[in-house]
Amino acid sequence: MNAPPSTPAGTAAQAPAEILSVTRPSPLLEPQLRAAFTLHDRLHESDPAAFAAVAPRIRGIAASGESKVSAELIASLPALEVISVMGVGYDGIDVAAARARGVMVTHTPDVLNDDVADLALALMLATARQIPLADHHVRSGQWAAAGPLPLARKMSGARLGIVGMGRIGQAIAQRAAAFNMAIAYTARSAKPGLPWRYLPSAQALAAESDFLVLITPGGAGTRHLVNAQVLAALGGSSAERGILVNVARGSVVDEAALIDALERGVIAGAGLDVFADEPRVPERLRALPQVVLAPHIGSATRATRQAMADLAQANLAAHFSGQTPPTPVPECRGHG
Ligand code: 8YV
Repeated sequence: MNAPPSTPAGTAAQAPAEILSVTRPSPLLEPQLRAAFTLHDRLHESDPAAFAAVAPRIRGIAASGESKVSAELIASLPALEVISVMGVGYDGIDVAAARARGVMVTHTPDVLNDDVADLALALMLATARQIPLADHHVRSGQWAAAGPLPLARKMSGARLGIVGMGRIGQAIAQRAAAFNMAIAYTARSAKPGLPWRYLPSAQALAAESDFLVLITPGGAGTRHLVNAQVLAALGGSSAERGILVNVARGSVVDEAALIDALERGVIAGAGLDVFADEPRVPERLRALPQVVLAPHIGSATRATRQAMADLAQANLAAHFSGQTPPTPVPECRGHG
């Protein structure tokens, strides 16, 4: 979808709005941005002097779910009106600073629910059934040389705890139901109308879970929600230790405590798509065979990234044609 620059019929053509990309733009979004706007691609990082010259004209920011947009950057852009995040998570954006300036923040919810839920199930299975090790066992010739792999962990019928019961959490629960898993969740409050059991804290949930899946928003409110105590509780009194899967944000887990728990066998394994300091992943974590690692690919399919790019562009196009963007972040709803 290519949104045309906003020029009401019968009026003189206006110069396209100037947009700052704070991340390397997705190849699915960049052509749309260039067709509709004047795009300054990471100019604040690559050429601060040139950035200072154009900063007063920048009216929009294009960001990704991992981008940082600080109060300082917002303050340096006096004409800023809108920040469009290509991602559902926006914990790197200082939304309070944006709102204080009347700047609209938008994101791309829903279109990625299926992919992130699919990846959560894939990491649960890959970790429990040691798929990367099994693949290596065959490729390396170990199967013929050393015989079968050690036995793995059964997933069907196990207890699943989900931390965060938004739209993606519900998509994960629906998939897990097909594996006959006993599903419970924690969230800020119980969600009326859902068939799954609510527990009031991550620690209480961990104590009743074989698999603990994290899909809660990042940011200050959930920082290190999964700490040493929660990891120690995982699996409860079961003879088998639990498995942690994180498809949320690296900040939700105390990564040092996680590495310690894995090294000491406090938990059985982990499937991780997100990390504390991406793309840097600690060597100690990378050395552990009971861990399955992915480079933040929750939404990384062609179909979903296309839908996300189109929605990120539609949010900018709507704003600059004087309409309310389709998907403002909750804090900006009703402020369009
Ligand atoms: C992407 C994400 O990494 O949606 C999010 O919050 O973390 C991911 O989908 C990213 O935002 C793609 O631009």
